[in-house]
Amino acid sequence: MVEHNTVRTTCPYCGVGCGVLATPQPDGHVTIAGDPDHPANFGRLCSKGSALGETLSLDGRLLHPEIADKRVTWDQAFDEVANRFKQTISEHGPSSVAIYGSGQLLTEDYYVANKLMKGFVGSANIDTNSRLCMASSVAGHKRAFGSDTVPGNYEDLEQADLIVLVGSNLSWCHPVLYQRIVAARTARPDMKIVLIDPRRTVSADIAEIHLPIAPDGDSALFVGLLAHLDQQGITDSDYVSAYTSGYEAALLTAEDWDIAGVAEATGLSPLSIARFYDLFARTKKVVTVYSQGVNQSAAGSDKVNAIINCHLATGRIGKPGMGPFSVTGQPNAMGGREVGGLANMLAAHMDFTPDAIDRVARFWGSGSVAQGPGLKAVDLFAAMARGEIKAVWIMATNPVDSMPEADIVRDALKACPFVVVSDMNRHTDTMELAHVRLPAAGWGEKDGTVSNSERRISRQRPFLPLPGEARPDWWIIKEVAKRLGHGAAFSYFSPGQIFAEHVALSGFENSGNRDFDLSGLSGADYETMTPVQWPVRSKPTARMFGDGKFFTLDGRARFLPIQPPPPFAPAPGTFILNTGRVRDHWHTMTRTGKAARLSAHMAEPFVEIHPADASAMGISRANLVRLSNGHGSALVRALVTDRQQRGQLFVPMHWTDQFASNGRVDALVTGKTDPVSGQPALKMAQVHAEPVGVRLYGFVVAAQKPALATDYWAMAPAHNGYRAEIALFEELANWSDFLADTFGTDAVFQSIRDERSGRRAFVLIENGRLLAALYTSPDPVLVSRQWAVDLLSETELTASIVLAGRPGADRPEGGAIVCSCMGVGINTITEAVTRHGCTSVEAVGALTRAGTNCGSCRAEIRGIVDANRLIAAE
Ligand SMILES: Nc1nc2c(c(=O)[nH]1)N[C@H]1C(S)=C(S)[C@@H](COP(=O)(O)OP(=O)(O)OC[C@H]3O[C@@H](n4cnc5c(=O)[nH]c(N)nc54)[C@H](O)[C@@H]3O)O[C@H]1N2
Ligand SMILES: Nc1nc2c(c(=O)[nH]1)N[C@H]1C(S)=C(S)[C@@H](COP(=O)(O)OP(=O)(O)OC[C@H]3O[C@@H](n4cnc5c(=O)[nH]c(N)nc54)[C@H](O)[C@@H]3O)O[C@H]1N2
Ligand code: SF4
Ligand SMILES: [Mo]
Repeated sequence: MVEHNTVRTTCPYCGVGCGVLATPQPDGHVTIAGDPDHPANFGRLCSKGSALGETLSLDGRLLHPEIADKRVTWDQAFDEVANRFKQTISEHGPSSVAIYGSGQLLTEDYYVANKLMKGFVGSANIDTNSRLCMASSVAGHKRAFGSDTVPGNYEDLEQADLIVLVGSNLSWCHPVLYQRIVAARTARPDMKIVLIDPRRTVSADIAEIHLPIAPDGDSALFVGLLAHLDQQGITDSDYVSAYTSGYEAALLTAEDWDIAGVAEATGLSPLSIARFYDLFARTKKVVTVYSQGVNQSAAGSDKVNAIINCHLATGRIGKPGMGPFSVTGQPNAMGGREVGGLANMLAAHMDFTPDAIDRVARFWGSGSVAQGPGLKAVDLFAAMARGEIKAVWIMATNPVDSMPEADIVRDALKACPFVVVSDMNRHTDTMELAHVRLPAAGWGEKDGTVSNSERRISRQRPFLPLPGEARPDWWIIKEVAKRLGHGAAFSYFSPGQIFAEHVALSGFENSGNRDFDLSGLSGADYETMTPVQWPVRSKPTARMFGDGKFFTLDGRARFLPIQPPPPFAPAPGTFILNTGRVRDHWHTMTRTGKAARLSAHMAEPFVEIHPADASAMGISRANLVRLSNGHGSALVRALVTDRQQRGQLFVPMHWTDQFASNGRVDALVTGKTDPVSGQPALKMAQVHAEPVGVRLYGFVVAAQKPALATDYWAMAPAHNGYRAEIALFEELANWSDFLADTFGTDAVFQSIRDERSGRRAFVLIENGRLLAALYTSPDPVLVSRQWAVDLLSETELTASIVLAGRPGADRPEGGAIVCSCMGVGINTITEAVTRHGCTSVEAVGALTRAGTNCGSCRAEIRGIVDANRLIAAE
């Protein structure tokens, strides 16, 4: 329901860019609902979006500027930043300083940061975490289309007869888009879905065909597809000759790739390849959705072009229900590309050509515009490690956790003479290394725009006051710009004014020869602006390239001849390490790590490992595993699953030193990059894996945050407290000291010990409420996590209930949370299937309410239904 104080804004998480209705309540909390009028989601939200209200507390926020760990005024902070940057530039030149930004900045913030660096500092050393995310798609688009343009839109996914998901776990990473596909397929059951991913992710749930491709086998698969389409006479020769160039050369390279060759390069069976090729060939309306399994690769740009080639050859682009579709990750990954946030772009989709440099210089009124590209993220931190970057300003990103070779990045930042970090949070692994900390305003406090995967610009609007001295990023940047002597060019007083300048630049001397053009928006009311798809000349554009006109010099789309890389063979005894995301966490968990219900789905860092590999190494379920290579190491829980292929491991990217003892997976990831895009191969590291000799495993629940210093620990918030997994490699000499240090109390715990099993429990209860409990065991602890966590909310507890370590017969045990919205666990769902005969997700929902809110867990519920029906059938 829309109340008078409801604010229409946009979700700060993924690139789907869902509209959100936020309504602050008198008691201070904020009600969150999907905006029924927003064309990205029509009212839907996923589990992360639904839980936004739980992430808004000021816990852990940075609320005033700091220099050298001491609180200072904004003036002192600005003077320090400006003076140190000025001094560094005058001593070592403009390329000795850098900005490292983020697809989580709003377009207005990003525009101002880019203008300061490229326009007035005169160095293009501004790059962003989008280098780790979208750079290969950008490069692929530019090579094929002459511009970084996503041709299609979300409706194409609903209209397609075949959707090919390549390296995309859409169900978890773009959940509302996935739900739109599920709804479309329910209405049109003939619609087909193919998933191409080395892992059988939950996105396989709706797929007719899952191709468990060998890592980086994608180029071979799509090059082979091009050859197949040509052989079958499926290509659209009229389209190819009228609107494209380079087909013959691309085909010449492709012709060597028959199904047998593709099978060898991809590890797929010839039969499954043939089925996929046949489906693609005979279905006109095909959308190929791709994401990080494509982009984050040393061959990422080539994968993108191998995919685009197949769409160009069949003329399946820019028409309803057809096209290659690179889905963006961050809420403003697209907006960052629009303003030129990448070091190799200038501004408003212009490159560093002499004409464009001259045009932008005249527009900005600057004589010192950078004359060529700057350092890309991996090179930038490498230059820092060599001492060449001497001052850096990091905004809205956490490179100590998210960059490859993260320990080297951390050392480079430690050695860098001057590090400024603007962030909302005081405690992040990157913040720890800052000389100057600048408190940024966050979602709900900021005002500006973001662009989603379908080129749709939406407003983010504030509904909360600025806390403490936190300020929006654009304001912080322009204050520094003023002190650097550029006041006239940075005299901004509102984001609307910055947006208007961005609009003007996009249309400046643009007679339709640059894709990015917002000139139709000039004069539009920023405050009331509704979501709109660019380009907007006379009107918004839902789809690009339908007319066969591209932004290359000759106006034709280009085929690229793609030479697939040889299959990757890891060194003997090592695994290929794949990395990515889980459903309910966002990146380095600075937001989702605050929500108990989001932390209940996956509560600690883990490694997915195939059962055969696990048993070969003597790793059982829930053992701890050490991963290591020349770059670093990590300690994670084993999740034994046949969703994973043999010889490969998967570790999520989310855990940091703030949440676990040693869970930073990027410490292990290689800094190898794609030669064209500079995007690192984040999905393909090589690691050794070994089980860790654990003396004691433990599980903790506590009302106050425990101080954990055990060999292994991973902490998460829980309703009314905290939960943690721990492990000790040595027997403890003194339990009471340990309890006192961990829980910060001298109170005496009640305890029991079972001599035979070696299990112990320690409990501290005050006035019927649980303050702390610790369960330990020589084996992974069997205590029901959800039951123990729920004890934190009880008011009439006795020690014996807690010490028992399991629920009484009167209390059903829900098990690990599957549906985070309704708090329904796996046992409850399993019971709905096995005892109550539910045979569908809907029936489970009707009985337990699981899956009835945001729907993000429906694929997992279906998995449980299917698995139990199989068991029943056996
Ligand atoms: N829940 C959640 N959602 C998110 C985010 C989040 O942190 N959490 N982050 C957002 C951001 S910024 C991004 S960029 C997107 C990312 O969205 P996705 O790209 O969907 O997510 P990932 O899990 O990084 O990787 C996708 C899949 O690529 C597969 N893969 C690995 N190597 C290969 C390969 O060689 N070939 C193929 N075909 N597949 C491969 C992996 O097994 C993985 O399942 O998600 C966005 N949405
Ligand atoms: N191994 C591996 N590594 C990866 C990936 C992978 O798949 N595997 N994926 C890569 C990808 S695609 C991405 S996008 C990156 C993401 O990685 P990061 O960008 O490092 O991750 P976040 O946790 O989103 O960091 C955002 C930070 O900005 C802060 N913040 C939020 N809003 C604002 C704001 O408005 N202003 C300011 N100043 N600060 C704000 C948050 O508190 C947080 O500290 O990780 C990359 N790294
Ligand atoms: S799908 Fe979820 S995370 Fe992505 S924008 Fe929508 S609500 Fe936010
Ligand atoms: Mo991303």
